[in-house]
Amino acid sequence: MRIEKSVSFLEVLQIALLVALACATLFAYDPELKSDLAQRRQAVMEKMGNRGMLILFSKKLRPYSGDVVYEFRQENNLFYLTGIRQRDITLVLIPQNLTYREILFLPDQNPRRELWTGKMLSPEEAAKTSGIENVWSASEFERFIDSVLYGRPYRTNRYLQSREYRDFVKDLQRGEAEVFLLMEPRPGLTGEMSREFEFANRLRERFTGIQTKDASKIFDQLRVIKSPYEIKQLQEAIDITIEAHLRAMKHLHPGAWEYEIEAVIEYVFKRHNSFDWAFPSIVASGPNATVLHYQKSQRQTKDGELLLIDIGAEYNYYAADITRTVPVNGKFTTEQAGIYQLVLDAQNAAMALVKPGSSLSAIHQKAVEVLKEGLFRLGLITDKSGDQYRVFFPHGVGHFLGLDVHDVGRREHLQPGMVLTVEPGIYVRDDSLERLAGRGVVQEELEKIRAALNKYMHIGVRIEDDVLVTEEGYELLSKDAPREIAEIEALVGRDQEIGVRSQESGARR
Ligand SMILES: [Mn+2]
Repeated sequence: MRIEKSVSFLEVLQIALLVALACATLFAYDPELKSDLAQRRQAVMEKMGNRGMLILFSKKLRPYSGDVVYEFRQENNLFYLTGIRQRDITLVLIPQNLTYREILFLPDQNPRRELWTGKMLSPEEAAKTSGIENVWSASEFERFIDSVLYGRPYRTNRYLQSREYRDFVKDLQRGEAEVFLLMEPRPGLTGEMSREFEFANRLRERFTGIQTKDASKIFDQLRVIKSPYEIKQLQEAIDITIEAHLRAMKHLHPGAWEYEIEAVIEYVFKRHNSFDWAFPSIVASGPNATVLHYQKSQRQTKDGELLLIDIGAEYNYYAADITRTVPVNGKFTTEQAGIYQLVLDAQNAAMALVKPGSSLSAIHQKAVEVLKEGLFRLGLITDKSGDQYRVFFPHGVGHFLGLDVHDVGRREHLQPGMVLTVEPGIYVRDDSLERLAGRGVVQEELEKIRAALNKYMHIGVRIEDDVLVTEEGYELLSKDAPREIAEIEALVGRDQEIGVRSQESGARR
């Protein structure tokens, strides 16, 4: 192709900007992130006791169909320490070394591969993004491991070797060298072996003096507390998710298909460069709202039903997770409002307990207390002291939120910087009576419950918000998503009222 001489300076500038933008997505350089990354690596090394060796691998590509693979996503802990999204990288930390404390193994740039799948990072770019000075070719990794674990010099001479790797080699000779790998999830006897388990087995077969240790707990402890930078990413994911909720509510009308609402939601995600959801969107109408993780989205909504929408955008690898339950026609029935208000009261009471020193189980217990009282009042349970309520509220009240939607952390006492969801729910299902019987409720009591069950049948309500623990208590990060009955009723179907025609909503499947 001949290059026209008349290309203007402005056009060149435009092209340069476009190229820069395209590149920016691959190696976003952010000074705040870079300083976070350095601090995180330092904190990991301290948790290792400032000894041993940590090795983190990228995840393998997973086949989707034929020669199509699922989109690659960096392993979260590797991303947490490098900020790099490219595949086939390996991070090694050796805290006892003097200069080679942090080594990143990066695939060599390869024009043939880049022709098909796009630009690969240069060592300079990887160093700039991550702040790791030693960026070596991925092809060196096995030679490097061979050398170090045999106590031989690598990329260093004998004089330097006396200092570099010295303490690690001493530990090796004493049989005390620790190699940290991510040993979660554990495969059991029959599960698929992760790359880490295969690698640990190879180490044990071929070298002596090594103890393999699980690095997961180190990351769990660190990741559960979010830095100001991380909270900004979470807030961004949350704000995108709130906008998606608002648009979905406005678009909703009786007869809208679940997948149609899902499309409205994911359009908002992608429009804000939240290219992936944090988990598959749950858009569940009528009886589907009582299926906790309903994902098929194939049903047409009907007048008088509720629609449960549990969604989360992912932004810069951070997950949001917000649920709203709304009436399809814009008006809660008395029964729906009764259940909804109960769940909302439980959520408010539970949320009030979010503060330093509290715990997920204390918050859960508070929600249970309010829900039990309400279920009893509505006639859905006959005994407040037992666990009948679990037929209607079968899940936990929340979880931590971060790089994973169900993020690391479980039993710890809350501390400032933790982010968690608070999400009580009530689900009245066809099988509720059988499940009550399964919990030992006698026939006479079941008869008392039957009428209430019929009254509330197929109502499923969950309300879920994202909360940051602060010094004083909490900050509701998802406060801009309306929760009150009147606020929701004012929003639902507004697009229809002002004459915005929805996309074709006829059945296609
Ligand atoms: Mn959740």
